[in-house]
Parts: sequence; C-alpha cells; structure tokens
Amino acid sequence: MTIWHDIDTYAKKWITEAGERIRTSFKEELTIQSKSNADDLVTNMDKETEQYFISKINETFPAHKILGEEGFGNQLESLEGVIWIIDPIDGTMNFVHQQRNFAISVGVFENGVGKLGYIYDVVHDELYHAIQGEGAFLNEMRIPNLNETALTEAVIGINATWVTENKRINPSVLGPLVKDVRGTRSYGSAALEIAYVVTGRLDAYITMRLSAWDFAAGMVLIEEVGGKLTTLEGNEINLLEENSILVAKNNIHQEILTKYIRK
Ligand code: 2AM
Ligand code: CA
Repeated sequence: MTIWHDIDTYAKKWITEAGERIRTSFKEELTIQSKSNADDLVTNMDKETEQYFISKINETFPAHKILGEEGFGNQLESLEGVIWIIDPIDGTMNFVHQQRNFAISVGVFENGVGKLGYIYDVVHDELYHAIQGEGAFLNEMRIPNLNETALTEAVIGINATWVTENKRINPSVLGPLVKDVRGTRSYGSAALEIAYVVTGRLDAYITMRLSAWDFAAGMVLIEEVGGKLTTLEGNEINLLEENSILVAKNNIHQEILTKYIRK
C-alpha cells in the first residue's frame, strides 16, 4: 500500500528546500539558454532544481517514476505506477525578468489518478497543496469550496496570444468571451494561474498548449475545491501529451463550453 502521508511529508520538505535554494540564487548570476525558440527560456536553476528533486526521490522512493520538464527524469510510455510530475520552475520567463510570479509545481499520480499536488509560490513562501480526498490548503489554511459566479462578473486568466492571430485557435472563438467577462489577467505561470482559480482569485484560466508538468499539481488541487479542469473542448486530459486547458469553477466551466466553444 502506498503511504501518501509519508510521501506528503517528504514532498513538502523537498519543495521548501528547493524554494530556499532558488531564493538564494537571486544573489548569484544566472546562466540562461533558449530551448525550442528564443523566448522559451531555461536557466541553470531550472535544471539544478529538477536534478535536486530527482536525486531525493530516487534515493527515498526508488520504485517511483519521474516526469520532469527538463528531461532528467524517465521517458514514460504509460501512467502505470507512482509518477512524480515536476516543473522545477513554472514561469521561467518571469523568474528571469521579474524574480517573481513563478512556482515549483509537483503532482504525484498513481496509475493516472492524482494523489498529491503542490504549487509553491517561492517568493511569497505560499504553498498550495492537496492530498486527494482531504481538501486543499494554502500553507496551513483550508481553501474553501468554490461557489458560483456570474460570467459577466468573472475575472479570467488568459494570454492575449489566444485572441490575436495564432497557430492554435481562431481568435473569433475566445474574443467574445473576453468581451463578456468583467476582466482578464495574465500572470505568465500556468501553475500559479491554476492555483488562483483554486483560491477563487480567478474564476477561470484558459490556455492552448500545456504539458503535464504545468498542470499536474493543479489537477489534484482543483478537484479538492469542486472545480473542473479539462481540455478547452471539455475532454479529459491526457497526461502524456500536450493539452489545451480550461480550468474553472463549475458553472463558469459549463457556460464557457456551451456559449463559446460548442456553439
Ligand atoms: P514554463 O515557464 O514552465 O515553460 C506561460 O504562459 C506559461 O505557459 C508558463 O507556465 C509556461 O511554463 C507555460 N508553457 C508551457 N509550454 C509553453 C510553450 N510552449 N510556450 C509558452 N509557454 C508555455
Ligand atoms: Ca518550467
């Protein structure tokens, strides 16, 4: 039997330690490289943080597998077993440009089912965390269940990319939604934006292309507050592929699907 409370204790300890290392790194010079394109950044801290988690997990839980953004984990072909899904720094561009608005994101899944979720806002020392079936917390404070909000009073997280010419969605799909809601925000860290939906600071967050490490922790958290996370078409997420994401409180999730996506 998997002992989730023991794993939770280790996960929190490692995330806190990794956060401390990242805060300390602000005083040192960063090495910055580009990945898929000039704006897709990676730093020595992204790599070092992922390697730190991997060495701790391998040492403590050798049977567990790891899916990490920077590729130091395992090459996964299935979701069998216990899998740690890790983004060492979600919002690297913010980390480099702003030294804020980024997070460590760690989700632990068993046979494809989300068990533990952690989104750590390193600069604010705020840890959003959840154990499946036991509720979601911000540090030690229980996060209440999400209530309904009228779409006209909703504040949604969306990047302007998706309502201008882009490769993934016709701007005429989400343009009317942006017009109808009370306001839009874009923070540049998918994990934090999902954490903001979990805490009700945003009523929804929409994006077109994320990998499992960007939202795995968020999936566990949103479940615990009664919200919904699917693809933009309302389909189930595939953790082994890139997905579009619609995460929202229930009534807003439903309304966005029926009024703007499936109309
Ligand atoms: P990252 O910083 O870990 O790469 C930026 O809008 C948000 O989307 C960040 O959370 C960023 O994660 C994520 N993201 C994931 N894949 C992306 C991509 N191909 N292009 C831009 N942002 C991406
Ligand atoms: Ca990252």
